Amino acid sequence: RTSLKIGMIPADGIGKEVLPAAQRVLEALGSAIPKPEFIPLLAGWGEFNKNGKALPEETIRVLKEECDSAMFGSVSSPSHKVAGYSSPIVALRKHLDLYANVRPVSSVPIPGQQQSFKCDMVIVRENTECLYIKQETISTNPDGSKIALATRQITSRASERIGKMAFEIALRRGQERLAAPKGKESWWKGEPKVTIVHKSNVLSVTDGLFRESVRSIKEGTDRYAGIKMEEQLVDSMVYRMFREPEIFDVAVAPNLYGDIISDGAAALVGSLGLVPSINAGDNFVMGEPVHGSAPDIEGKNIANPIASIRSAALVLSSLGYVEPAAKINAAVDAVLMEGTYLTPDLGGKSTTTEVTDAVLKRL
Ligand code: NAD
Ligand code: K
Ligand code: MN
Repeated sequence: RTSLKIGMIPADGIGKEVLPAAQRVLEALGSAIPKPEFIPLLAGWGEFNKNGKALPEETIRVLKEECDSAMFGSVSSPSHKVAGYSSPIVALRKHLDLYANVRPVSSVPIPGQQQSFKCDMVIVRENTECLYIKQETISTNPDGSKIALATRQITSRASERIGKMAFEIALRRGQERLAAPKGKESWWKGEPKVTIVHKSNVLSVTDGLFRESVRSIKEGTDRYAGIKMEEQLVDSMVYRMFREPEIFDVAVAPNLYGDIISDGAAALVGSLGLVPSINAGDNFVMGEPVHGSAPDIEGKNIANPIASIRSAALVLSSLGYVEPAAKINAAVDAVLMEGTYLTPDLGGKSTTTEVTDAVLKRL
């Protein structure tokens, strides 16, 4: 590669403020990566209101035909039904077959934040089905009351491939821990572990299929013999994550549970503004901060850019640029641990721009 074509889709709200931060950091890497070329692309609620399409065909075409990867900001989807509108991020994950949403959640000691625990887990969320297929109907009973129904789709194919992704990540993390240099060892002393999150005590058919499919991945090969497999019902998963987050390594979950537990895990490590993700398929990767468009703070230049910056690092490492990605993460960690430049979500007074400048200075 001589250049890296990255589709940039800021979409709405603070997505427009945090994506430029990621861009500045990527630009600052210089010759460590192929020269990045950023292609601005439209999508979002604002775009829908302007031109009638939340995800223009041109955006999909450019992503498919011209880009090596992409970054997505956040979309302001309304909570009520709007004719003709549907979430562009959900649609993009479908169009590009980005079947996994990989969300590393790890704690860094930040001055002023009380963290009595350590957390270094990866939530692997299935990204294409479950309730997010959005097959909902509403009808009226004879007595005039209403009934709304949603279809929840779980397939063995999607569950197996997300299961495989989870075991591969656990394998890689195990190898990385073994290879960690002295002084940088992980506190994790056990074997690599995959926790299957489900609720098949109640939803024995749908969650039962998810559970069985993920289990079959480990059971079908010796490759994952060194990885422990355990299960946690989703409600007690939330409880245990808050009580003892250090016990988790990789957690794999159907779409909705994965969405919910990762927002919860973000609270553990200090802020939603810290947690990155990638939407990954077999042929494409799109970085995206876990947070939404945060209308309560938009337009003030106080959104935490770190989730977005870390998402760019995740994209780089999944494209094989592991060293430059590690450099970004080290710069981010240094800024957090120093504690001079923190946005208000972490108790600081710095702006988005100041935190980004601080990261750039430490690159
Ligand atoms: P949100 O993630 O936007 O915000 C939740 C809280 O976290 C808010 O108080 C917000 O200020 C704070 N926060 C989030 N990111 C932050 C950051 N980078 N820095 C500092 N504080 C941050 O969730 P919400 O309020 O439930 O949803 C708002 C909108 O975002 C809705 O329209 C929703 O549909 C959308 N949303 C989009 C995505 C996405 O783009 N994938 C994900 C979640 C929500
Ligand atoms: K987002
Ligand atoms: Mn979410």
